[in-house]
Amino acid sequence: MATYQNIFTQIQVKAPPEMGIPLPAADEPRTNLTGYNYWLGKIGQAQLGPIYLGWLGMISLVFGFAAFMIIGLNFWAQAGWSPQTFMRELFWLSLDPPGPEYGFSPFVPLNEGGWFILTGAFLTIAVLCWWVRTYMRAKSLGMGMHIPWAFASAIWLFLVLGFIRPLLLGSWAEAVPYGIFSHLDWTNNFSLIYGNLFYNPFHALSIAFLYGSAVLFAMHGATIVALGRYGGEREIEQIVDRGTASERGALFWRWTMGFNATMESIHRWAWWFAVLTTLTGGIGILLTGTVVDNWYLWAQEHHYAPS
Ligand code: 07D
Repeated sequence: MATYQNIFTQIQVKAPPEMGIPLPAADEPRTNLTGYNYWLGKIGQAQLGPIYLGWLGMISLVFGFAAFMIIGLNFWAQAGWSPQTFMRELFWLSLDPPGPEYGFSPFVPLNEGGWFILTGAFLTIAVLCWWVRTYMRAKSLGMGMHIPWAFASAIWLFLVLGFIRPLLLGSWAEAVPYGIFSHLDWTNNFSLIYGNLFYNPFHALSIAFLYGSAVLFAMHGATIVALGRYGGEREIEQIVDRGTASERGALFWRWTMGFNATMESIHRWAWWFAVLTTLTGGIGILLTGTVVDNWYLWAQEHHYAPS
């Protein structure tokens, strides 16, 4: 039966493309372009398309591409327009925010941080349009809002790092630069300047949720694949009608650690852990330099680090 598929028993059916449910009349039409790719079928669905692009998708891609090009062209200019230097120095090239002398002014000469502000504005438009797109597509398909709200949590951290915190401190210079090594250096310096970020409890929480997400996903993914021979990956059926697969999965965890999530609750666990990674992360960054200047001293004051 073609419906029984898991990672070990992939069946790639070549049939007329599945075009999805009809859209509400108010929606823009979908493109009808579809295709098949055998190798994509190995890791997911072999059918490509149809894609719903719509105005939000278009605007998002155009602004995202513009941001990407501004960063790339700035890098290239820094490399003296030499392709060889560009490739050799790529990891060191960086589009930096304006210096502290410009405060949070939107009017900064292009080569002194203006390009950085423009990139940030374009990237933010792209990310926010993509967010609205996830919201609209989920609504249109009659889904819950779990994907848009989880994405919003990531956007919260993105905006805190690049916009909200610099705004509160009145300086673009606080923002993260666009560059491979430069953003790593920024992260390290941020931790050093504010007295070791490990002592920021929200950074600690964020790490706990990040690691927790990885562990939960590994546990859940492994359980489902291990139950593949009993149809464990047909999760929705298992949630409403527990069969031999979900029984075994639940028993395995109860036997090994005394407790089991249910076929339904494991997805809520995973959702909350992933969402809380960036939610607590954003709180931690927002407090740094605004409310707390030195996390080590703060931890000592609160008897969290030894005096
Ligand atoms: C960044 C935001 C969402 C992104 C979005 C995407 C595009 C792409 C591209 C145009 C990921 C928008 C972008 C569409 C456009 C183009 C080209 C999500 C993000 C919407 N830390 N640390 C965290 C650990 C240390 C530091 C989080 C571990 C040191 C700083 C996480 C360790 C120092 C910040 C985490 C460790 C330090 C963090 C990130 C160990 C110095 C943050 C969570 C074991 C190195 C961030 C509160 C995440 C944060 C953060 C883990 C150590 C500094 C949990 C495991 C002590 C400054 N650290 N860290 O999901 O939230 O990010 O902190 O040592 O800002 Mg840390």
